[in-house]
Amino acid sequence: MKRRGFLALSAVSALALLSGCGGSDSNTNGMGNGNNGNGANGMGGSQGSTLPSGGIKTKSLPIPALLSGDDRGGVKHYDLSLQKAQHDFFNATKTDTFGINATYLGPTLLMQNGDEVSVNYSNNLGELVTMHGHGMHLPPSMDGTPHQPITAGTTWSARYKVNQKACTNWYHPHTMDKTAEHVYKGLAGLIMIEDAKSKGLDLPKRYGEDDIPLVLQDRFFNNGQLDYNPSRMQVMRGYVGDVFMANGAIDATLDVEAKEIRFRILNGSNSSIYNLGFSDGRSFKQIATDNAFLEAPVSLTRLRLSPAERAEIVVDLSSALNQTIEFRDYQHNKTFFTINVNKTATTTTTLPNSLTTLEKLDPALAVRTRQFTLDGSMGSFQINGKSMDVNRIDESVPLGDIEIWEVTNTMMVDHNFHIHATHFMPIERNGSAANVAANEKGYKDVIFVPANESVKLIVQMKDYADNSVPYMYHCHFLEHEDAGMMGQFVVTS
Ligand SMILES: [Cu+2]
Repeated sequence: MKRRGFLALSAVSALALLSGCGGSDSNTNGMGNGNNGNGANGMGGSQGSTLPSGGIKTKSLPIPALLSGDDRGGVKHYDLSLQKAQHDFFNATKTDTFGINATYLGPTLLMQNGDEVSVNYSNNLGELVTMHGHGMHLPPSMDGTPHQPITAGTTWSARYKVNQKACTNWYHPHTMDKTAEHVYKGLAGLIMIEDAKSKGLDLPKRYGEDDIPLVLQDRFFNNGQLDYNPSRMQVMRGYVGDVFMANGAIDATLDVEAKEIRFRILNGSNSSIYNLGFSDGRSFKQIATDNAFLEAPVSLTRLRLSPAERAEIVVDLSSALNQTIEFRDYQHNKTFFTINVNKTATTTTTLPNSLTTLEKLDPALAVRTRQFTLDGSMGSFQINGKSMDVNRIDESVPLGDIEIWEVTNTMMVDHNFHIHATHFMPIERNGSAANVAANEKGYKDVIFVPANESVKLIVQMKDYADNSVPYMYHCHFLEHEDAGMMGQFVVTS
């Protein structure tokens, strides 16, 4: 999608759009989970998936390979090949994709806080890409933005010391104007950071057994091929596919023991807001936000995640032996996968009441407030009236200063806001601290900013001052980001 390739919506047409055109909510015929394609999403662009006649390939939920790093002289190396591939979403039709050491998505990188690491991205895609460590606290030269291009046939290494609390981060393309398309084709993977404190907690930790990584996405398919063709309306409102998938599998099943199960959830979609929960309505505990554990578990029955947000949850299935439960998105009435609780527990865990201690910055100590207005006008998406320009530095942020960043969405469509290189905490929504939900009172790097709403974040840039190489802030609805809703900041010494 070229930045100049679409027009702004008038208020009237945006209202019409929001009042019922588009979306896949009504696509509930056919298979029980609605993943049958042929759903109307309307308003031009992809008109609903057409799936190949051979049907969806039946799978157990794929668990991405776990890479702990290959120790070479005291540095843990993670060798990643970005490659063209063909993935088996379907029985009789191979889908052209991009994958990372795999045919779709990539391995999970397990890192220990304090480790020296080198994430080595070899670009075998035949086109330029950049690869960003989302949520990673690292120097701007290692951030993997458009300032660190990986040309076709070359390898670029993100070399740094892991320097943050235990959390679930991820890596994905950050290619100028092409992030959305690159992610859509399959480039993304999780990063799990552990620290001394997380290892001591009585949490499910058996990767793929009771500690389950989840990359949640939705896609359109055209005769079994990925269909990335958003209309202007879909760019505006969100490119929400009608086929939902977890870890690159449609309608997968997950066999688990009757015990506490931990899910590390990434909303890996381009621009979909998910409202997640279990089909029997059971409650669960959120234990972590984007960049750290919550101080204490928060009980929920629904979990809203906007694109790029992560959450870790623990659900107690110890009394659910022989039950079948769907893990669903209630925003679009779709099932991501089905859980079969069909094994007796071989271990037990008991969720602690206290998970971590978070540093809470005092707003009274903030030395300035920066305003970020998310807006759109003729032909582009903008922040503070400016579309992304890779040659322009928008903000200079002094190292160590405590600041308030106030993000205001003036549009009639939802956005979110991501800051590279650091975590922040939301302190107000729409002018009130009481509007910040309990499960948002943690370390975040993406914050949902619904239409016509605002949020205040408390931010402090620590470490890694560099007066020339910038970091990014942007909307993480990838179609909006690619259309210009992004800016650059340097951390100054
Ligand atoms: Cu946006």
